[in-house]
Amino acid sequence: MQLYFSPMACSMATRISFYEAGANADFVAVDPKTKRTADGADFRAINPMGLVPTLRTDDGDVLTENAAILQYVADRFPDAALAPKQGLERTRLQQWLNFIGTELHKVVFAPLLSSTANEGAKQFALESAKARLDIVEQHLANREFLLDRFTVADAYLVTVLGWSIVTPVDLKLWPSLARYVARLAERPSVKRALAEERALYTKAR
Ligand SMILES: N[C@@H](CCC(=O)N[C@@H](CS)C(=O)NCC(=O)O)C(=O)O
Repeated sequence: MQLYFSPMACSMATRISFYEAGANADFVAVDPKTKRTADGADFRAINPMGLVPTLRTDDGDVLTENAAILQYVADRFPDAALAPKQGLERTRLQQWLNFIGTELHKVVFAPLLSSTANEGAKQFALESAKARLDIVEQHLANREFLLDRFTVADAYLVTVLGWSIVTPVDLKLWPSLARYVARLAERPSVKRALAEERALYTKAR
């Protein structure tokens, strides 16, 4: 399998999931500005949106979208138990994946991290943060993970919340979230992914 990624981007959730599963994958870095891989190939020929994560499966199929890719990885390596197999719990996982992807990633963090979003867009994003982070704060107040064990949704959430340090979102206002991020940062899969991607991010700048 090949994971197209950019350092410290949302694609890190898939890297974390691979490490959780003890699975092998080729990690192909994409320059978010030029949309080229290290060997100069045009990433848009693989994903016309030019967005990471993009996954090429062992059968050669190309998958896009965090929520889909993360569930694919979870299903591909069932022994790692990174997603409930079926029923309400699977739906609950999808609920969180969609919440993280649409309400946190795209509404709150994408505009705050964007170099082209104007002040109005950034202000709207910041104002939107409270209601959304309050929901996760309340949910995690007495829980270690989003579901009853670590899942791909946690891999996505810890990745997205980690971006807060380079935005005006101050996680100290959401103590359960701050503790969650600190706790998961010590988890071997997350620790390894963070160390590797931080080094790549710094090198690329
Ligand atoms: N809806 C997509 C969004 C993916 C996305 O926004 N990826 C970002 C990195 S976190 C990206 O590739 N940005 C590059 C760009 O916007 O050109 C998904 O869930 O996979």
